[in-house]
Amino acid sequence: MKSSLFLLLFFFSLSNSFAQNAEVSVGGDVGNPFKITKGNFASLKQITIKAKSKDGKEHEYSGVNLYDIITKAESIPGNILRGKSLTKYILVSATDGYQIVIALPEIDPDFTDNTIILANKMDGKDLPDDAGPFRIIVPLDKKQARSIMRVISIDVLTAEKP
Ligand SMILES: Nc1nc2c(c(=O)[nH]1)N[C@H]1C(S)=C(S)[C@@H](COP(=O)(O)O)O[C@H]1N2
Ligand SMILES: [Mo]
Repeated sequence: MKSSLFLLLFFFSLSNSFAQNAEVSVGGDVGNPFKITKGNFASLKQITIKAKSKDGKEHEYSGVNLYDIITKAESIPGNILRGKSLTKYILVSATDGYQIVIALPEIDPDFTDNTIILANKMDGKDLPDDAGPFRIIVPLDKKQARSIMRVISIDVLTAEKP
């Protein structure tokens, strides 16, 4: 009895520590690969946007502009999207193997006023465990399929003709 209680507590603290240590690797063809953790996420500029979930309800999502993340990773030489850089794209991957692609002009302020964020909060609260700790929000997509949950990596890659 005592040992099973101990085991229960052990697994509880283990799963809890996984949640605390959840991180997102930012990498690919970039000059400055880095890891986003719950700790250093807060030091990046936070913004709040409105977006609808699949059920049509509007929510407020807070987090960091994806453009700031790929800029910090030094993804675009001189931060001017042109020439060869226009073949770069962002591949986002999740714990369940789900993946989505975002093209760089979809987030570059020289090309668009749209904002895509890596969110950690919905309506002022941490995302629930089945969606967080980090989720991409693509507010202007009519379908929510690219609002990928449980993000583990963000890679900036270069598309090549086969
Ligand atoms: N990791 C992961 N994220 C995912 C999915 C998934 O299967 N795995 N499904 C997507 C799809 S198809 C939809 S419609 C939305 C649903 O999320 P919502 O109910 O919060 O709008 O999540 C998206 N994010
Ligand atoms: Mo969906």
